[in-house]
Order: sequence, then structure tokens, then C-alpha cells
Amino acid sequence: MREIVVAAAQMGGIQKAETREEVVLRMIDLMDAAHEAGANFIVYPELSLTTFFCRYYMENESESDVWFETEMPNPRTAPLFARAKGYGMSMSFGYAELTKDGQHFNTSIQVDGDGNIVGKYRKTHLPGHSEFDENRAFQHLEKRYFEPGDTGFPVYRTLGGLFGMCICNDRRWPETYRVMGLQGVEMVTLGYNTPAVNAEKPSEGPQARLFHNRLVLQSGAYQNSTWVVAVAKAGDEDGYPLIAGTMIVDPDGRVVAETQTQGDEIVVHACDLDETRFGKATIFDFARHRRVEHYTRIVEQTGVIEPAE
Ligand code: CDV
Repeated sequence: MREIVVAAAQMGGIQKAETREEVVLRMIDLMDAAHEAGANFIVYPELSLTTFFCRYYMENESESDVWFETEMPNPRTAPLFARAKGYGMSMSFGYAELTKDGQHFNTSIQVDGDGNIVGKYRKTHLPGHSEFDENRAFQHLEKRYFEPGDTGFPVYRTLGGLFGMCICNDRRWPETYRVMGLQGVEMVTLGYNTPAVNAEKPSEGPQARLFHNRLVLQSGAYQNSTWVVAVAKAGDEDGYPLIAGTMIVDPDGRVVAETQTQGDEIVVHACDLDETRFGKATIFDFARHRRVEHYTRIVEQTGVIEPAE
């Protein structure tokens, strides 16, 4: 048995006017509750430190730099790192990263119980658009403010197991999980900011959005026999609703814990990494059953090419 007690730390909306210091205090409150509940790993959402600023069009892209972190940890997040280290708790959270070379990434890190960054992931699948789009109910300018990540999907060893991360839209792509599955991943953690309504299809509301969220998390977990911990930033952000639906999914694809509210809330589950073994050794024993000779299109082709008439 290799048990990790995981806290999925959903956060309610972060308003534009909220400071990083105020948000970090909220994160520390969630961490205190997680510690109280016996957790040794806490997972926070995508862009945990700020509002989802990609809904705001900024003419001059450098205006958006105010939402980015140029180092991690930094003075504003130091209290969070200190509390985690005090508890010996591992943590994962997302933030907007501005590198020394001026690159902008939508990033997540995992920090171990001693305060070392043991995993870093930069979002691969950036949804949305790069110019103002008057046909949308609201903007989703991730392609304007971020570059596609350059990390790929690394799997790393920590907490006695094999861990990987992805971010929000990545969770909808089977390739995300499979690339990590092929490295033996035992727990995938991810955060998300998913609007409760589709900006391009107003009839697609929260019910459908929550259904798709559940569908992709369960299938990603099952098809790769891995734990998946998915954490929302939820509820109202300055009048823009985000879905909740934070959940922990076991390697059989079953939801074992999920939040009930739209606000700051933790759900905790003891996850045994050894539960990943059965699926990896049987129906999803990749070495025995995969037929890569038929998969070349997946890496050689990006868009759809229909057969000739
Ligand atoms: N932050 C995101 O990546 N959001 C997307 C929305 C735009 C669909 C998502 O996949 O949830």
C-alpha cells in the first residue's frame, strides 16, 4: 500500500480587486483544513493566485504582465510555502509565469514537503483566441496572453510514486493522459477555470459543462489506470460564473470524492497508488496490447483529413 492523503482545494471566484496577499490567505486557510483532515498533498486550481484575467481584452499585451509572477516562490507566496513546509505537506498550484526571457506561460508546479519544486508543467492546449472577438458572449484570450507550453507532459517521482500535471483544457485531450500513461503515471493533478456557459454557444450551460468535465476525467483515469485529481476555481468572478465539480477519480474511473459548493472547499481522499497496478498489468498493459503501427496519424497529422470522395 502506498497511500497519499490528497486534498483537492477548490477555490471560489477571485475578484479582480483581490490582492495576491488576500488570495494566499485563503489558500492557507484551505491548507490548514487539509492538514486538520490528515492530508499530505494539497492541489489548488489553475491560475490560483488571481482572477481568470484572460476574459479581459488588453490592447497592449504587456498590460497583462501585472497578472504574472516573475519568480516562484516570491514574497507574496512565501507565506504559503512556509505553511506547507511547516506541515511537511506537498502542494500543487497554478499561476501565470513570466520568464526571464520574457516568455509567458500558464504554469503549474508541484512542491514537495521540504519546499522543493519537484515538478513544473506549462499548459499545452491553449483554448480561445488572440484577438478581440465580438461574436463571443465574453472573451477567452489565452492565445493572446500565453505561449503554448514547452515542457511536454513530464512525469516525475515524488511522494513515493509517479506524478504528472496538466491544466484545464488539457484534460479534454486523450493524448494528455496517454503521454503520461506511457511514463507510468500514477496520479495526474490538474486545475481548471471553466466558464459555466459556452461563450460561443449560450445554450450550453453548466449542466453540459459539468457533464463534459466528469466525462473526460473519468475516461482519462480509467484508460490509463491512474488517479486523477481535478480542482476548480468556481463560482462568480466579477459576474462571470465558473463551474465547480472538483473531484478525485480512482484508477478504475470512479469518482471517490467531489465538492458540493461553488466556493472555497476541500475534499479529502486517501489514495493508494498501488490501486493503479491492476489496470496497468491487465487491460491497459500498454506493452502487450497497443498497436502503434496504426497510430501514426496521431503524431503525423494535426487537423482532420477526410478520405477522398
Ligand atoms: N481555462 C480553460 O482552459 N478553459 C477551457 C474553456 C475555455 C473551455 C476549458 O477547457 O475548460
